[in-house]
Amino acid sequence: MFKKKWLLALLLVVTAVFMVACGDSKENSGANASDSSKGSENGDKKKLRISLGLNDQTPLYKSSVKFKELVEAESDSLEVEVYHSGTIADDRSAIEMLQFGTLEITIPSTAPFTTFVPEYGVFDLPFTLTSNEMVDSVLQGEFGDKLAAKAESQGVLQLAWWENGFRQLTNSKTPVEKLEDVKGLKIRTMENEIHLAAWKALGANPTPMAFTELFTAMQQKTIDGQENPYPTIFLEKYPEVQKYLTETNHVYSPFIFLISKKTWDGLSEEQQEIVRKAAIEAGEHNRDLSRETAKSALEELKKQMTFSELSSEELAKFKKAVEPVIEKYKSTIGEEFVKEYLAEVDKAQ
Ligand code: KDG
Repeated sequence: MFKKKWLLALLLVVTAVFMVACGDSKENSGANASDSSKGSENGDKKKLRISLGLNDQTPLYKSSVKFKELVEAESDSLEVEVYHSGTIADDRSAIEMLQFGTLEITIPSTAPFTTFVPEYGVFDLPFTLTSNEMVDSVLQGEFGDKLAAKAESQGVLQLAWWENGFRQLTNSKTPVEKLEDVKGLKIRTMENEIHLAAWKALGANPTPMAFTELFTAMQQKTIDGQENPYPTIFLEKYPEVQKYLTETNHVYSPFIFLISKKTWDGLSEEQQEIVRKAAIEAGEHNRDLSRETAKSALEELKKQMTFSELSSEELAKFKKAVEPVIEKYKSTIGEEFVKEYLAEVDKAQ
């Protein structure tokens, strides 16, 4: 009898242990079966903060919100926060923060990134990319992938090409309708030696400055002018501090979607796939929105500013004036890489 009771008790204990074990694995398998990008049991999420220089009216900001929506629709374990107007940092500082892993994402122009990866300087060679079709042909292919891959050497990954756009000249002093009108103008450039050299070659008196300081500098007239795409000129309200606008299309600026490698390595494969896919999809949205906005912004700017276009003769003088700059900076960027870039540009003509 005693033996039977003992066996019964043993059976009950084994059954209880077995049920707890199953219940546990079921809970875990429930967790394991789901995509690991789903929220963890205690619901803590990985936060991806995006630092932008432009304000919350721009295609850059709206496309970053699109990225947020795409990521959060696909993953319960990722949360995206978008910070605009340089509230976290200016471009160069934001890139350094990505390298240290103290910030997750930033989307700057390529120009400030050339101090980290010189090859991005190909976009600063004036008058090389001259249409949206050429831009898409050069960037959305093998060459674009090859260049983007170079970012990883600096502790950041470029996940996608976004669009800043074709850059135009504004100033507060004089209409610029010919090359000699540029003479002596104090023009702010991005922190990039090729831009500095190009505006010197055009006869200006250029000064490099972080984007976050630009509006105040124009307001205080410490600079006469600047150059940026139409959406930025209009949506950052430059007509409040600039009188003259000239269509120069002197440079096409990409925006680059950069994520910290430290952040990236801390994501699961599923999370990486979700983030990469969203960066590319939001980038397509960004290019469309950027191009639409450039058209509508120009229409508004023509009402608010004195607008000039360059004759083909004057445009030819601008191009001639900057030819030595292109020659000079081939070695800084990398002779072979510039040759490859110019071959892509020719193919896309
Ligand atoms: O967020 C992007 C801006 O910080 C900057 O890259 C924009 O083209 C720009 C400029 O002139 O600095």
